[in-house]
Amino acid sequence: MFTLYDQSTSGNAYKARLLLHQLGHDFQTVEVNTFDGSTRTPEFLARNPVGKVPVLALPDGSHLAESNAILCYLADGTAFWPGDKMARAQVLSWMFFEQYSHEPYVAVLRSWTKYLNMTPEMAARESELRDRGYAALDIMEKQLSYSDWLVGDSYTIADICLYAYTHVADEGGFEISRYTGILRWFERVRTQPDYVPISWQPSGD
Ligand SMILES: N[C@@H](CCC(=O)N[C@@H](CS)C(=O)NCC(=O)O)C(=O)O
Repeated sequence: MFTLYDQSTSGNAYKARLLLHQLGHDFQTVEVNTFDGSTRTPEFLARNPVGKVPVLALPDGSHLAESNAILCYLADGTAFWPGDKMARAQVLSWMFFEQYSHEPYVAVLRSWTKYLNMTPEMAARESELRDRGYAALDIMEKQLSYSDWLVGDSYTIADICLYAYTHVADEGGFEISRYTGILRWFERVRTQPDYVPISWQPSGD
């Protein structure tokens, strides 16, 4: 059985939860409080020296950190990561885009707005982060206005990766309603087999 060191509100952790469920894996989650020092304990740092969730514990006792690495590991050999060399690289291209040009703005503003008290230092950076977040959403909209999926003609881990924080971008103050291509893509993702929402957790049965 897999164990996911998780945070229920985290989009990064949701990526792993969603794919584990869609692949039909038996797994349990361990909720980690990322605000009270729990990610800096020696026990946690032994699992992930970077001190962040998600971390996936494999049945052989090894651990894998970084949400997108977890997606690649789980999707390997499945339809969620296509076999064609160029398509696989295009999936990675969107996943690197997510970590460098999307998540640091879209996810961070959600965290500041929804979970933290915005300090004057944060408020001073808000406008820059919002511009960069909108730039990332514009790029996604361009792709999704003429294509059903980010890569090729099927749902892949690129879609899971970018769906995670885009579908809750409104919680960070982004006007997602202006992006009709993205809104239609949300609906396609939500109607995939075994889709579960960000609030879902395995029952532990
Ligand atoms: N690049 C990492 C980012 C993970 C990340 O930022 N995790 C946050 C929660 S969403 C966290 O654990 N923060 C706790 C901390 O920094 O101490 C990934 O994609 O997994």
